[in-house]
Amino acid sequence: MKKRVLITGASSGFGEACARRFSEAGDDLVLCARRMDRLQALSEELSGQSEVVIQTLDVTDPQAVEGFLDALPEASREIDVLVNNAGLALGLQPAHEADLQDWQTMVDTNIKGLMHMTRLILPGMVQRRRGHIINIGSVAGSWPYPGGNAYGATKAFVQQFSRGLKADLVGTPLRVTNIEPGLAETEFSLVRMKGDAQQAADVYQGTQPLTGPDIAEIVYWVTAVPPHVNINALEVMPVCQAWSPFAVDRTLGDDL
Ligand code: NDP
Ligand code: 8X3
Repeated sequence: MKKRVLITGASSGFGEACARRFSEAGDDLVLCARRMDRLQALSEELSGQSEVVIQTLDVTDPQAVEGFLDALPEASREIDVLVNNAGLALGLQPAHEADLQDWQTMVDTNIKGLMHMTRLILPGMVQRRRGHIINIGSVAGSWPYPGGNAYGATKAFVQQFSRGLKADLVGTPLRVTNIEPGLAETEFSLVRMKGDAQQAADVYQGTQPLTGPDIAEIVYWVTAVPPHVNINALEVMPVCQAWSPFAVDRTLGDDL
């Protein structure tokens, strides 16, 4: 059955790939992000096979989010699937050197933005007794690594918030899923490295990372399983990635 899918952060990476995947299936799309030129180009590409509505949105702006649905054409306001994908990491400095503003931006986007969108869309889903919230978490929400401090903590929020939503929605036909990707080549590292293309490329050097289409296929699949099946969480890494061993320092000696 055809769905209306709202994707945040549809201007690049996972969001853009999800737009293509749902469009391929013939679903209707509502796409948002801050970069309208990107959304415009995507809409022109996909409009032949899907109904596509685009709207600029900064998910960190509560007032903009509040007015988002009302600004859509009336026929596009009933959302069946919300892909809470907009998000970012900024910096890889250790906590004592990190930029506090970067931490605030990650909290505002990855936590508050996701809450704003959920609170906007969820009541209509509950009322219509139809809907699926798909949050894009991260392996960083479960597994710490140096420099992942605030970013990982925002994704730990996404993990637990997703579980909380699922708990609240028992007794409704709604579904909630947290997708937790590992190393994936998108614009993520370019953003994290503040536009340094060489540093961003180094992240993927010698690896075969996940891609936008890899994650989009999984996002699509969790919506396609029978309606009584809820994929609660799905952690996915490329074959080349695994967890680190515990760090053990052997140099501190008399400092302790
Ligand atoms: P990209 O940088 O390619 O895409 C991020 C998207 O988020 C862009 O479309 C951007 O659009 C949007 N975005 C960022 N801030 C805002 C905002 N304030 N309001 C609205 N949209 C915003 O990275 P990915 O596709 O990789 O990232 C998508 C999600 O996946 C993020 O939540 C990220 O944390 C997560 N993730 C990424 C992994 C990776 O290794 N790539 C692994 C695990 C999780 P615009 O700038 O136009 O607003
Ligand atoms: C992005 C994956 O490992 O860079 O969420 O944190 S990682």
